[in-house]
Amino acid sequence: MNLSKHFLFRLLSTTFLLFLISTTLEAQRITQSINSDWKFHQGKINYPEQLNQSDLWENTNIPHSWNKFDTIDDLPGYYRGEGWYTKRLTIPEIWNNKEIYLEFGGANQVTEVYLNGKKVGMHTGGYTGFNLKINDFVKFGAATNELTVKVDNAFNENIPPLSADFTFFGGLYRGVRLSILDKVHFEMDNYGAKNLFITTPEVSDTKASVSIKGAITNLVGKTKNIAIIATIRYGNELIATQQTKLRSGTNTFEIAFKAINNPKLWSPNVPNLYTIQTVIKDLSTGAILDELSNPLGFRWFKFDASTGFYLNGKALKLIGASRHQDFKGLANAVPNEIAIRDVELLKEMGGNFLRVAHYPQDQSVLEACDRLGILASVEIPIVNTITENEIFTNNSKNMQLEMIKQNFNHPSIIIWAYMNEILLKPPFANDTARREIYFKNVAKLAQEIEDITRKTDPSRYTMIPNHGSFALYNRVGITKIPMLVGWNLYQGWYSGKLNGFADFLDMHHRVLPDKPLLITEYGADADYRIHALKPIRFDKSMEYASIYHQFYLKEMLDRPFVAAAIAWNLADFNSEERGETDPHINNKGLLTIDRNPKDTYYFYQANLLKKPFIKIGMGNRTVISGVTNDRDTYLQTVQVYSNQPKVSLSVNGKKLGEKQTTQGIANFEVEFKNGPNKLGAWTTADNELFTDEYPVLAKLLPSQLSSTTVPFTQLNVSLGDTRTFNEENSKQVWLPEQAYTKGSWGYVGGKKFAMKDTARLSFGSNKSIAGTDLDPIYQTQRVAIAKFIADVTPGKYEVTLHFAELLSAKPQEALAYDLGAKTPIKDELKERLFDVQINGLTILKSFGKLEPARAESYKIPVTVSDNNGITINFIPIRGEAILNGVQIRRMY
Ligand code: GCB
Repeated sequence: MNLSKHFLFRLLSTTFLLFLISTTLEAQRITQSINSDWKFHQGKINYPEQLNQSDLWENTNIPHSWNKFDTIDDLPGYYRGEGWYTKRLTIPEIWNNKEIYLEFGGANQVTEVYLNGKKVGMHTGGYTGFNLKINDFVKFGAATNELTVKVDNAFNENIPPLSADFTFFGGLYRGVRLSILDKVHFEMDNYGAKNLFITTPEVSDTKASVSIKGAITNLVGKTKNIAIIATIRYGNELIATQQTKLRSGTNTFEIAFKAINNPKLWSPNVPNLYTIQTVIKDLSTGAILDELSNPLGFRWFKFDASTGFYLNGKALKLIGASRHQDFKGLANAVPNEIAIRDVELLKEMGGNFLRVAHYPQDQSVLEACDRLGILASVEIPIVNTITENEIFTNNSKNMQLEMIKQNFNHPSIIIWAYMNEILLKPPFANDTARREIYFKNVAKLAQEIEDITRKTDPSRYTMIPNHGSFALYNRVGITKIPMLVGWNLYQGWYSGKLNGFADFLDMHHRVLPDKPLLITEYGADADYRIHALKPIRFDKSMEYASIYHQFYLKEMLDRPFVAAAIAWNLADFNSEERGETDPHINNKGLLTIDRNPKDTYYFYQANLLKKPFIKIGMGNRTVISGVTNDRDTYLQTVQVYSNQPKVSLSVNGKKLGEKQTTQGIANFEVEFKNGPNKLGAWTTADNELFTDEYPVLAKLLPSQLSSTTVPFTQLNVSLGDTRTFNEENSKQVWLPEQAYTKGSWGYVGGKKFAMKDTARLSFGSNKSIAGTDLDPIYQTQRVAIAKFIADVTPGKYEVTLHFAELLSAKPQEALAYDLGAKTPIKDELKERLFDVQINGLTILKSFGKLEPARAESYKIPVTVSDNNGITINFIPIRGEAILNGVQIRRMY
């Protein structure tokens, strides 16, 4: 090829390429993520005057929440108000003949959108998406467009949720996209959804039908000769295609595929997913004007009140968890990868069901459910209470419609839900007549939401999840309105005994034999730092949570009429109002808030997974501690989780034998040596070996502090406590208190601090303690303590004394979720004054006037030169002396 020919070829091919690019641009919607390079201001601004006042703005990307830090600090409450976002955009001239939309994934909770000084529109509700057309406000070409978004998460009595056990993080916390469309396109704003709705009216093993209903926007007018073409594919394989011409004068269409033969069914085991591509074609030019792609799953399902749930004609117990959308350190502004990972973790647990609670979440969650074969329910965030007015009603109904339409095409969804525990906090406690009116209004709202739900989507079930007050919900009519009834049950946690759960199930089946029932929540707090040798209700130990889940799962598996077992919650999550051992966090997760598995997660894996599974459960700790009698070993139970009948364990290479698993668990008594240890577990399945290993550092404490077998180095004691506590970032383990005996260590006198008026926990306080992360240490206390003695040998020591006042002078509101508590709590702090002496020397004089619920600690060097060890004396002057924690460390 000579040069000029070569040049010509280059020129032609470039032109051709350009042509190709521009026709592709013509043909399809362009969607551009605009998540980077935003500016943010927390608080009010004068718009648009202060847009360019640079000191007001900080750089940010979205997803973003302004409540990342103030929701986990020591101060109660968090910022609920306005936040402003702004970003510059250029919109090329070539898009001048296009329709330009902004698509918002979600912003909490009232959003106003401005472009170039003018208001484009607004949206109410923090958990659904919305789309706004911006053509009338755009400057095309080189000019800069100033996009500004005001988001407000202030309490608003007209917008659900009004109250709930999760943090209402504010911000532009899901993605924003710009969509460029032809003048003819699928309608963009049907309650924030694209107007294209897919159903599968009939499905069987041999045949399925598919219906697509939708509407287009045609801004060109009737001149266009338009067809809608739908194509079903399985991977690359073309399954069927259909075309319908749009009748003149109408913008709606319907396409029916009457018979897809031998459909590959969608199920948790084999989530066969087809795709359905729908395009708008200009028949005059042949151009494709718009295109949407949706997942398509063939499945049919039903709930039966006596025998539970059926998928594709086969009984299937729904087992899984609920999910909140936040993550450690990120508030609710999480990247999609985290959302997707959560669904994968549920799948890896062996779960087949996700309750998307308590509000609709990012599309990526349900996309992952479609792909992985996880069935799902979604709900709107009407939680705990309603406002009895028309605006609240309309907002609620609007949210329900947004939720249904925006998520309609996910085959994973089988249930639309609304109203979580709606009779939890009924107002008008002292006015029975008024309260009855409130109940009627709740039932009326429920019925209205139910009616629009059934009308909008007759192909799915409806559900209301209630709390355990069965008689009340039944009387008010809430059990009759939805097709399914969900129960959030916590017997053996918030109240009563574990057995109460089994009794509830049987009672329900007796009283409402025709109502399909799902256990939409059950769970127990599990603070991964807390362990108990003798677990009891509400001690927050990993061990009690394990016992609780073992009991609940068995009872539900034993009863076919229980359609679903949905644990609360997949992962720990933020709930700003909570106190307790891990303030601002609800730790009923099977995973920690940064998604580390707890033993309860392994328990479900051992019970649900089909492929061989084995895991050593040490309750998330790699360090253990305990008191040992003059030997350098310590006995501790280790649980091995497995779905195989028999498992074996070794410690430091020494085989401990084979044990049978019951409910997926085998218990081994393991003798740990002081220092590093290595556990090894194994099982065989089909002649294949499956193993797990786990390192454990044992830091033993001699019962006689003069022991030479296990030399004493450090003692950390949580007074008034029966549990051990592993510090998060150090290898320190705190032990429960013990009474002093000669040669050893412990308290003399006094009693464990216990809260008044609570049946929950027999010791400790639930208050968040300021100034520390060691809340559990400060929340327990020995009251009226006389002495703490440690019979250490001569040497140089550091003694640290920890105090927190757990009473307050003023009556206090009970924590919002603490339903059983009498409020206000009068815990009556009287004056407290005492001296503290160590080995006769006064260390703290007239001490005790402490700011309530704030940690204080004092470090004191102590030299022991005789055989009398360390004696800490507490000498009361007024009221009772207290001690929350003590540490004694041998320096040399
Ligand atoms: C419930 C609520 C849920 C709470 C949970 C709990 O019943 O539905 O929002 O987080 O209890 O942990 O108390």
